[in-house]
Amino acid sequence: MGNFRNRNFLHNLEKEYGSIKELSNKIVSGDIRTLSRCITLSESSREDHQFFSRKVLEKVLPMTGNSLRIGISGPPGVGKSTFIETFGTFLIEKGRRIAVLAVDPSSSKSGGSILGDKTRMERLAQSENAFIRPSPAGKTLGGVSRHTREALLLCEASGYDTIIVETVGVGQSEATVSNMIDIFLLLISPGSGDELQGIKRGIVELADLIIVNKADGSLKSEAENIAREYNSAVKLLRPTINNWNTRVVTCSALENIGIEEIWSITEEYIQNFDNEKNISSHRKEQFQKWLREEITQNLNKQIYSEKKINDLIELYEEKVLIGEVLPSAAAYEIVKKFLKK
Ligand SMILES: Nc1nc2c(ncn2[C@@H]2O[C@H](COP(=O)(O)OP(=O)(O)OP(=O)(O)O)[C@@H](O)[C@H]2O)c(=O)[nH]1
Ligand SMILES: [Mg+2]
Repeated sequence: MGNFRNRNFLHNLEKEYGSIKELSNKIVSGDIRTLSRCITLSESSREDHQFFSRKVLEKVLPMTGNSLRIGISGPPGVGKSTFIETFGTFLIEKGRRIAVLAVDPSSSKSGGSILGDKTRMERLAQSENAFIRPSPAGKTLGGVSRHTREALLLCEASGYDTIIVETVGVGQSEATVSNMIDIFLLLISPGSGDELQGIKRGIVELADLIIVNKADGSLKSEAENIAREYNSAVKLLRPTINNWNTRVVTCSALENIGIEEIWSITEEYIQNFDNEKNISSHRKEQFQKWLREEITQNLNKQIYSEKKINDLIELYEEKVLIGEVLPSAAAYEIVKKFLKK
């Protein structure tokens, strides 16, 4: 908190980073340093930084919402970075500007994988039409959600018309990410054994397009087999939100095969979106969910940051553990106390 309680905190931050107006103008003009800096501020654990970056974001909000938002997920080693390099380069050749936000589940690991990505996304990283940014997951799922959404909006305001949000398909972040994107691509690959079991069913259900990568060389026929397996499996799934039946394709990110088809399916999907359900109404729903999520997160944080309430929680915890009070009754009393304070 610190500075946040200080009435002059906004003034001090403006002196340090530039005025809100200045920063928002620079973001809109596509200044990458300012964009990076504002994303860093929004990821800060300092509330005054968060508040400040939100002020900037609010100023540029009218400039957001015009991109194609693509979620890409898949287990470690499936070829996400390679795919994003190939797919991203393909899109840049089509005249698009790409921002890649990589949600990293463990910040300790991120140092390594970012270095790896620098070489795997070399062409993309060098292009002036691409912006690559790891998004630290933070301690909570709420952290993933807010950081990534705010970064996404800042990138849109900066003129990126295609935003790729990458997650490692092992955790819960996929469900969160699926709430901020338009289309969700799931990458899988042969060579890792029990394919269908390897990925959580919940993640498969989120996918609009399943891509079996590494369909090249000696892995080609196995990739095709897996694609067939998935093809029959997805027939059992309910259509996704805009009445779309999940598709399955093979590709080779390494040899640049099948990328064109993936793009045309993406376009078809977006078109279908506008026919079935307007994409902007979809995004309004996403904002509604975001608001509710933030309220919950906020309350949660406030309850647990209150010393008195924490003591009370501990007290009730003991009572619950010896069977004197029911958890539900304890929770009721604790919340009541919190609201009364
Ligand atoms: N044969 C073949 N190998 C591929 C293909 N795409 C990626 N690879 C290889 O698979 C390995 C992992 O690729 P990455 O792109 O780093 O995979 P990733 O999903 O980003 O991995 P993490 O970042 O660790 O989760 C590398 O050795 C790539 O060269 C492909 O299309 N064909
Ligand atoms: Mg990677």
